[in-house]
Amino acid sequence: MKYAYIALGSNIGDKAAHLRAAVAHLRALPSVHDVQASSIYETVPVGYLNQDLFYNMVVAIQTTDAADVLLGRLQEIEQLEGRKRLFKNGPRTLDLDILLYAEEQIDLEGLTVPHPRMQERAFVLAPLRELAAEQIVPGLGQSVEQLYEQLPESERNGVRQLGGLLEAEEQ
Ligand code: GSY
Repeated sequence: MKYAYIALGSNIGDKAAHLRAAVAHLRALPSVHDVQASSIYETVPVGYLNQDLFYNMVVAIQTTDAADVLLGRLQEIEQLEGRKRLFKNGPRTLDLDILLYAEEQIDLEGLTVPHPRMQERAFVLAPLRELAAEQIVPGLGQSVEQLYEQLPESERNGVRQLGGLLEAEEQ
């Protein structure tokens, strides 16, 4: 069994519903156990700015899947939620990315772990530190908390904690 951390994001339609559905799909997978969810954050878009705010969160799982198999399952969940990605870095219905897969560094076509640029993004590190503040990121040699503290204030100010999966609906 391996642990993994997965980033979830949505900025089209009912964003909280897409995130909730993704967590439910993950919980239903026989190869996935002990799913723990961070709060949801409302976040300013990074990259292409002229789009709606995102909802982002992170889940921790235990899995018997190899990383590439897990990636395939995440892509199936994206499709089940009617994934639309209008253009590169643009709006999307649901995005699921593997951030960390145990202590492994993986470089396959279509799958790089730890997720490249995760150390630059408050929309990843803020929810991840709720679940794994002390976790050392392979290749960087620093903990999630240390990486979060090194983010520029402008980046940290771009994320707002909303609450858990149920509460996020009401805000
Ligand atoms: O990398 C995932 C998609 N994405 C996001 C995102 O999930 N959240 C925010 N705030 N900005 C983003 N830009 C891209 S691309």
